[in-house]
Amino acid sequence: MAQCRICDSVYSEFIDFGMMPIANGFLAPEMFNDEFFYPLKVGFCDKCAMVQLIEQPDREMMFHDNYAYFSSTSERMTTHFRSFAESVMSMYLGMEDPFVVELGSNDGIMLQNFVAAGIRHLGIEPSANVAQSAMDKGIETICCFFDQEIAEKIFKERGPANAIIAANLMCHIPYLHSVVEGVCRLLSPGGVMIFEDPYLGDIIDNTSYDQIYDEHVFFFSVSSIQYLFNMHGMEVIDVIPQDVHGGSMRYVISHKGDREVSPRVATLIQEEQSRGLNKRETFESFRRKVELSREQLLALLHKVRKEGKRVVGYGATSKSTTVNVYCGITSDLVEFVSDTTPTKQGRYSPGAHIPVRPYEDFKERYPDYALLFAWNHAREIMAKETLFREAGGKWIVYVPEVKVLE
Ligand code: DWN
Ligand code: SAH
Repeated sequence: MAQCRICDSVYSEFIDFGMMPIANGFLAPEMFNDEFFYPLKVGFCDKCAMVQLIEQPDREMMFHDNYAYFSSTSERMTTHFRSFAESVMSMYLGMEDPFVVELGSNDGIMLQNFVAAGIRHLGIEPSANVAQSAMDKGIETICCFFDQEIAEKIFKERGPANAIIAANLMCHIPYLHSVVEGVCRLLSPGGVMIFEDPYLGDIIDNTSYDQIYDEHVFFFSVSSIQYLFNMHGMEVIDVIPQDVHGGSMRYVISHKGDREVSPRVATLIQEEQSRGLNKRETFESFRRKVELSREQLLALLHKVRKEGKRVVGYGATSKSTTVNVYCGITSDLVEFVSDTTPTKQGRYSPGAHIPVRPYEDFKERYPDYALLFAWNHAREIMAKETLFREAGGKWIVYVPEVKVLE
């Protein structure tokens, strides 16, 4: 049993993945012996509908000066954030000298668009190396964790923000009440907070259990987000599904009564109830599907390895840490993982200790099978890997189901 981080009710777990390492903690061999592990378990709160990790490692263990994820590694995401920024500018920043704040701005993939448009901006990013990469692009960034105290400081020094934006950030923060209080203080009257995160409905529908790892402490639905913001005098005024990271939801929030509420909000909350996102049975059934997915993936990998085929992983994602460790996949099954991020190359994957190698190693000698760990970027990757297919290579995917793409 645990206490809900949002409404304080007591809730219990529905899935236990066992002991897990830091998902983005890529290792040098001399670090193997001291690797940190914690129990990865997820629960559902009946009262406020929030799905959440029972336990999360300390934030400094995940976000520091050597954070492995650089957002700009995907062209598709670069395009996505350009259009996100353009819609914020055209819909909400028409006033004189607008001010936009981004939480979790990483290497500046989103804010670079506001810089190009000459808009007053500020990024808040605690991981110093990615924050530095943004600053190198001329993006104003403060290297710290956003919370109520930082919000107060920004407000005093720079005045209110007309828009506060975030992507794949809110679901990372256990102390959301402090964050929402901070947003409430920093946001100007009539201002909006716009953020997106992986959507619980898509995770359940696609059995994408690899979205569950240390950094993702929450799995949001419109219902749980509405509950959270209502506690702070704010409300959800619009919700817009996004076709990124395997299915995300964009939430538009304002101070209560400031703006018209789209009928889409009530429609989606209704839909969530009819698909059972407020019921424990839904999560019990998800657990059974996860167990089946593990059996099927292991059976497939063992089969092709027995046939003497080479399997290489594509994309050393944070998500793949859950898959590798939960399924017990090691370098006997997956020879190495190819990744374009220089800081991950030459290191070993967390827990499973599979070597991570540069993309060139994949291209130089195509394997028989590529296990698509970066399945959320499938469209972008498949489009550029036509030669792999032409050379007889096949993709193994496991979301939404385990299969070989013939
Ligand atoms: O929420 C989060 C999301 C936004 O990003 C963070 N907690 C951490 C991170 O999650 P992830 O590591 O699962 O993200 P991606 O975007 O699925 O990671 C893709 C990985 O694959 C990167 O390491 C880059 C690599 N990659 C590649 O080698 N070739 C990516 C593409 C598109 C490629 O063509
Ligand atoms: N927005 C980017 C990055 C997502 S990864 C994208 O969508 O690609 C999550 C980011 O949030 C990391 O860069 C991490 O350092 C940052 N982060 C974690 N906790 C934070 C907090 N309390 N305040 C601001 N940023 C935070």
